[in-house]
Amino acid sequence: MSAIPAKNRKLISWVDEIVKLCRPKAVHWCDGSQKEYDGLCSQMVGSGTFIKLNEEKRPGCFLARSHESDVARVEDRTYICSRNKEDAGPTNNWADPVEMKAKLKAFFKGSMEGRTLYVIPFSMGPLGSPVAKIGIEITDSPYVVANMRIMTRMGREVLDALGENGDFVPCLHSVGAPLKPGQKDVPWPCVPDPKNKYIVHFPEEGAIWSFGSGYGGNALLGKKCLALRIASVLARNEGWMAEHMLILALTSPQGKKYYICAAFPSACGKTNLAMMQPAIPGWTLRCLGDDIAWIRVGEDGRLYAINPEYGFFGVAPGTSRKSNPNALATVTKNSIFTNVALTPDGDIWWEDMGVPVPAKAIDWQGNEWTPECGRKAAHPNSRFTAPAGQCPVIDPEWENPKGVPISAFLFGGRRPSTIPLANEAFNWEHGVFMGAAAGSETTMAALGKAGVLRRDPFAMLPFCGYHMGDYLAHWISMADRTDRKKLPKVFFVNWFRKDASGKWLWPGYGENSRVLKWICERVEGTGRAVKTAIGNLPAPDALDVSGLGMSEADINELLEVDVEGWKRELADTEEFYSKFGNRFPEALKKELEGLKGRLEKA
Ligand code: O2Y
Ligand code: MN
Repeated sequence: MSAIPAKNRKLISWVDEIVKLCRPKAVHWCDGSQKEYDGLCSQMVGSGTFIKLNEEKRPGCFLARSHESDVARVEDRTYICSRNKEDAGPTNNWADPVEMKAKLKAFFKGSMEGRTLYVIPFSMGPLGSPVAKIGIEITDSPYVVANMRIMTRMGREVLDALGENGDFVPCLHSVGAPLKPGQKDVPWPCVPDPKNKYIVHFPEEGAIWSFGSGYGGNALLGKKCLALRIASVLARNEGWMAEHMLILALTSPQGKKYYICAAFPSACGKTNLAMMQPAIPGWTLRCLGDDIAWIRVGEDGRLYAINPEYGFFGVAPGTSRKSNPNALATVTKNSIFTNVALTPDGDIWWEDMGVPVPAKAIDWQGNEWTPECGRKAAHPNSRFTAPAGQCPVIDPEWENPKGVPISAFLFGGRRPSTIPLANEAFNWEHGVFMGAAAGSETTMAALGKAGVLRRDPFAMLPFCGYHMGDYLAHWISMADRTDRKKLPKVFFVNWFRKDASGKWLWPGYGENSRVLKWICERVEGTGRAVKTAIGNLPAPDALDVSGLGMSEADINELLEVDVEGWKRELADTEEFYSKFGNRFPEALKKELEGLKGRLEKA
């Protein structure tokens, strides 16, 4: 057992309590050093959890293959255990906190036998920033430790910053697979029965308990659990915002920089947009984050955003030279790949990588694979974990402890019909209404059925740690916290519109910069728009489509107001909102009625 490097009383007693409960064979306090990381990686190569990739082709990189039952976040096993059921709201699974704690204690009892318990001190946000929050994850998974070192600022400095009395979010995790004396370990220990996996949040206590899964958002507890579900509660209580948003910076040919935060439901190409190569000449894009933004009112009254994370945990399939060349450049070294295919030369591959398909490979389950075999080589939710600092277009301000001033909020989703390419809100309340009405076709990451419209307000449905009606009210209330003229403009975008034959109407990828350009022009007051029933749409010719060769009919379809489609949209949104009962904010009821009236007249 290594010496205890912490002085924090609450931390020492919590670790002591968990050691007694979980009964690990050893305790290791992580210092976050390269030596420690290298040692853990070698140990995992020895145990079969990691495969070292070809050092010439992918220096410092490893491949992990999960258990086939443990491949994604498990929303149906995710709980918000507030004292009152109503406070979790209708969109979260709820359980009584006392009963859930008792149940989990039984699961965690002896759950780490035969394993090492790791104590991971981590900071979400630049260490020492007034905006940062400290978490301590206890886990029995060295895979989690290695990933947390990439995804968060982790190690000894965090314990120093915590001092004797500092506060932290306790995050307890176990894969739930104790080892009997002499029992051989498996490469990916976990609880295979989905009914015995639990991802549990105690918002009033500010604690997270996760049992049975070693994968992604279920196990790397700084990300969705702390930085969104617990942080959203802290943000509401403290007057700031914890959002499922990328942060990017766009600089015009005149050298003016605009910071934009964008919320899209999972698997709508957030990482691609966050580090996109603009197709329009003269504009440059820089990335500050691809998944989460913490936002506060700054001293000058504007909203400032930081990315609390330190790395990217991106979906591998579909990441290609076309869709995201900067992500491919980011993962050339010091990265962990999970559930992708292994090529004969010790490199990795996944579907739609935009490189020649290998003649043979080993698939994500460790079986021989050929292009003819009819199976996917990489799991659709396979991932790369890579340091954000390695992104070739990382913004120099990305670690600014104060954050960056936001010019615009973007909302979007996969919407094949009705929703236009770009739409600007009339004002803050209308913008909140747009974000609240967001939805998307479901994806694998959420383990839903593909192609079904799922309403996902602010892309926060799986990540809001309290009642979604109160969350919407919190968004509305931001206008009372500052001069509303200083609030960002709000836009709704839809890259995924299709025509009647099912063909994409918009080319997407780097061409999305054309829409971002119009947005910056609107912020500047120069972009032209037409006021319609649903919002301000780009005026004819206001969108720079030069060189795209698009037909006028396609452009018109992308920017039309489909009144009948919008009436159906409104009815569906209204039905969804009815879930929130009396917690649905009056201001949004007014917006709903306003839109209804405008559509009647359109
Ligand atoms: O399936 C998982 O555990 C990962 S989910 C994820 C990972 C990175 C960023 N966003 C998401 C998400 O589901 O929104
Ligand atoms: Mn996400």
